[in-house]
Amino acid sequence: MFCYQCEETARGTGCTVRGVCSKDEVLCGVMDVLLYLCRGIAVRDLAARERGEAGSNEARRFLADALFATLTNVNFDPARIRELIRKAVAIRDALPPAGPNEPDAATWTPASDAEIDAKAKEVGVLATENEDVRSLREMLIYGMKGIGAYYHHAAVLGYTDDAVEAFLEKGLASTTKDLSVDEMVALVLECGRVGVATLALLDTANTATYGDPVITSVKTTVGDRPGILVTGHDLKDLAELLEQSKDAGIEIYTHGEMLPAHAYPAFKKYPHLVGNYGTSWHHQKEEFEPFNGPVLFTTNCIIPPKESYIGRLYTTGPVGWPGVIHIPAGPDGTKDFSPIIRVAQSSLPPSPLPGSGRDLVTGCAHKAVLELAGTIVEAVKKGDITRFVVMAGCDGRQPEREYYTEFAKALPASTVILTAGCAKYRYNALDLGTIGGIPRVVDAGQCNDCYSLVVIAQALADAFGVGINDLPLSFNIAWYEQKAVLVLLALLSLGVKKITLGPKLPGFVSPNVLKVLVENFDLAPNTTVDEDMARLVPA
Ligand code: SF4
Ligand code: SF3
Repeated sequence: MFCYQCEETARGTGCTVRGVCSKDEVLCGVMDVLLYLCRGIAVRDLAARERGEAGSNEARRFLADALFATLTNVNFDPARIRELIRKAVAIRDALPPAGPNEPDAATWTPASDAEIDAKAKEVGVLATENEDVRSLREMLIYGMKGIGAYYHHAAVLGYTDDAVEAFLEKGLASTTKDLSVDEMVALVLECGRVGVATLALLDTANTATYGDPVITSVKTTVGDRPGILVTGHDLKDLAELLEQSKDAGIEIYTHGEMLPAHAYPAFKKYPHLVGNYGTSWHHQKEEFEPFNGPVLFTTNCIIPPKESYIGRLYTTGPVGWPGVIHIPAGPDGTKDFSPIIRVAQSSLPPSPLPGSGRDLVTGCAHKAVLELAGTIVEAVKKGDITRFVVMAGCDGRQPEREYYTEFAKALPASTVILTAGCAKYRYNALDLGTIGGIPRVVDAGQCNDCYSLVVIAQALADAFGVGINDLPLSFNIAWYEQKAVLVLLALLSLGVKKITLGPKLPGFVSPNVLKVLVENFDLAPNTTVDEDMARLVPA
């Protein structure tokens, strides 16, 4: 196997025996084959549309969901990926051939699981021999995985965009062709632009459906009733669970990336949504055991469950773990969460987690923050706020992530951290105080709510009559999986320069591609707290 799509890739270069995430050779192989077939689907559907035929919307939607299924820590169940492979073949074969010289991805048909496993050895990441071509192709594919994920969440709420779907098709089809470096770089930047559109689409979907988030203090204490813990990013799943459980005598807690849900007006009307339990994804083992009740995974990140709680885990949507009960969507798209609710009713209440108890502030999305724009601009003019530091992105399990806690603590008291994503758990429980009523940790929400940070930055730039790069604004971004790759590409496509990225640069960025990123965007790896502080927060 070979996989280097996430920040924790072995030795910083690639997982070759077993993933640090626990993905094994079989799973890696079926994911590679699924992506291979997606290229075939893209080639055929694109050709049909170029001939002026209607094309298949089902095929395009499938591409987004299949990309999402292969994102880090989403689906560890090879049986589910094999099902997607069978579906991919059926979707592709329902499309007319692209012409006389179709690539193998558009024609190869597996007759058995053994043939799929054999094919996996030919079609993985290393099938692209040239290191720079591989680097640019994979960067595009990882950015598209991020698009696929965010698009999925928007689409389940009824928000779709033909241009996003068309780009996924074009991008996948492009990886079957020999393109020039310039053409590949252009596609990567286009991926960032489409990423901005996708993030905006999801923002519209979430806020139109559940209201604009309001700044909210979330409890981290526990009550004496049993509960369900909901983790991941999918707000629709939470909405349905809240409605179905409202008279069940249980309480609902959020975990990880679900914390910002507390800020949406539609969820505030459920008094049994009581608080947040735990922190970011990699603490599942310590946090799920004492929760005592069932845990619902609506998306990533799932990590290998312990025997002590695997029996009360449930997955839904694109998430999967072998042996864990999966709640599917019914024909009308709704889900029946009654099995989880019943299990919760006979569970013990959660035990308090050591070190918890401090309220967490979230919901600082663009509307809520822009209502404070006058106060913020005034605070900047008076020198009470000297700099904003974007510290959004992902958390991760490696000890060097402590850097982000130390960096947050070392920031001058006149700085404001703008954050989104699970990276915030490195510093959102610190007592960093407020500046004139503005929290020093402005948590816009989930990783997709980096979009809010862009809107806020643009509004500040407009207020001061300067460009984003001229604001007292620095970027110290933490990445782990491919949604963060998309967010990075989105920022680059907006012309944001001087981004510091850590805790390691991506293993999939070849030295030559890194040179392009450094020369054009001034991208730099993070170093030490002191060195980065001097560069990002000049005195
Ligand atoms: Fe390794 Fe990350 Fe790929 Fe898992 S997702 S196999 S940890 S590079
Ligand atoms: Fe976190 Fe997995 Fe990326 Fe949505 S939950 S930010 S890592």
